[in-house]
Amino acid sequence: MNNSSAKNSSLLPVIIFGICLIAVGLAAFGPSNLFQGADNPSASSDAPAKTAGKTDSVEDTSPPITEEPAETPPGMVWIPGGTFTMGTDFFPEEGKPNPDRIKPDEFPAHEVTIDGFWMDITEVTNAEFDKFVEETNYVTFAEIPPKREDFIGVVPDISIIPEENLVAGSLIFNKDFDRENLRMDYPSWEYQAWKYQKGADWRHPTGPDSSIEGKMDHPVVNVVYKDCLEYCKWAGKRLPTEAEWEYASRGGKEDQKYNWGNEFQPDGKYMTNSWQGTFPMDRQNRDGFLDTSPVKSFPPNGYGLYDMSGNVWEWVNDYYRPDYYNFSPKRNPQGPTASFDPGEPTIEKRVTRGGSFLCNSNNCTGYRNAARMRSDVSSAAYHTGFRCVIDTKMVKK
Ligand SMILES: [Ca+2]
Ligand SMILES: [Ca+2]
Repeated sequence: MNNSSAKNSSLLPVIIFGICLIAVGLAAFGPSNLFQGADNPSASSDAPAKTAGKTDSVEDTSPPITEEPAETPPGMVWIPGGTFTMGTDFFPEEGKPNPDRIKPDEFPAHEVTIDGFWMDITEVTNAEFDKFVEETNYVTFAEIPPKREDFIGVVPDISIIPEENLVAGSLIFNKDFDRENLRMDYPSWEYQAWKYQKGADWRHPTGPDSSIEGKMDHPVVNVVYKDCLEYCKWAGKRLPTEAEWEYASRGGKEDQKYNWGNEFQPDGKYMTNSWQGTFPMDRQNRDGFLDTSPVKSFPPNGYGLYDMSGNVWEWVNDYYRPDYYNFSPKRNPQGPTASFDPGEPTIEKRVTRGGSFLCNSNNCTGYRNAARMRSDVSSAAYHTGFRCVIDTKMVKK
C-alpha cells in the first residue's frame, strides 16, 4: 500500500473538518465544499483565465467507435459511441425559481462525441471491493490515521492538535445534528448535518459499531479517489471520464432531465434511491431505503446500467473546474489539466456524479443527468462510491 505520502497535503481538509467539529465548531471554520452534500451556486464567479485548464490537442473528427470490438467483460455492458449534448443551457436568471437546483457549472450545453466503451453495470459492491482487498491487502485512505506533521502550515501551532483527533475516519451524515439551531439560509448549510466519524471506513460505513454484514451487494462507500484508481487498476479497468459518465447516464436518450425521462416519479414510481422529506430534519423512507440500497434495486437505464442516478455518488476521473464546458474539446474530453474550485481554490478536487440517497430537491439534485459535483480527492464519505470502465484501447483485439 503506497498512499501514505498523499496524506501530507490532501488529507488535511478532512481531518481539519473533523477537528473543527470537535474543537472550534463548524460555523467558525466554514469550509464550503468538502463533500458532495454541499452546493455552491456561485461556483463559476471568479475562475482564473479559462484557458488555464485547457488541453491542447488536434480534434479527432473520425466517426466514433460504435461496434463492440471484443466479448463483453463480465459484469459490464457495451456503451456504443456517439454524439450527445452534455450539460444544460437552462440556468434560471437571478431571482427566478430554480426548483431543480441547476448550477452554473452545468452550462453551457455542448456537443460531445464519445468512443464506445464498456461500463460496470452496477456501482462497485462491497463484495467486489472485499475481493480486491483480500487479494492485495490494500488499505484504504480512511483507514490510515493522519500524522501531526500533516498540519504544518495549516494550523499555526501543530502542538495544539489534540492527540485524540489524529484518528482515521470518514464523513458521515450526523443523525444527531443540532435541530434547535439548524439554519438553512446560507451556502453549504448542509454541513450542519455532517460529522467526521472516527473509525468509519468501507467495512464500517457509519463508524466502528457498524458493518457491511448483510450488505455485500450494496455499493462500497467511504473510498477516496485514489482508492478507486487502485481498485479499477486491479480489475484491469479505469475510472470513467466525466463525459463518458454523463453519456452513459443518459442511456441513449437526448435532452432528458433524468436517465428515465423528465418526470421524477413516473406513475408515482420511485426510479432512484434518494431522500424523501425535507433534508435533513424530515427523513422519510418512501423509496424503501434510508441509506444505501443493494445495487439493481431500481430500474436500469437505456443502456442497462443501474443506479447511475442515486444510491451513491460516483467518482469520475476528471479534475473539477466550474467553467470547463466553455472550452472542453468535442471528442472524448478528459477534463481540465488542473483542479479549480473558486470556493476552495487550494484543494484538489475531482468530479463526482449521480447523487446519492441523501439528495432531494431542497439539498442537491445530483440524480439529474447534467448535475455536477466535486469532492476533495481525500474526502471519504459514506454516500460516495464508484464504478469502472474499459475502453477499446485496453483490450487485445
Ligand atoms: Ca432513499
Ligand atoms: Ca450511483
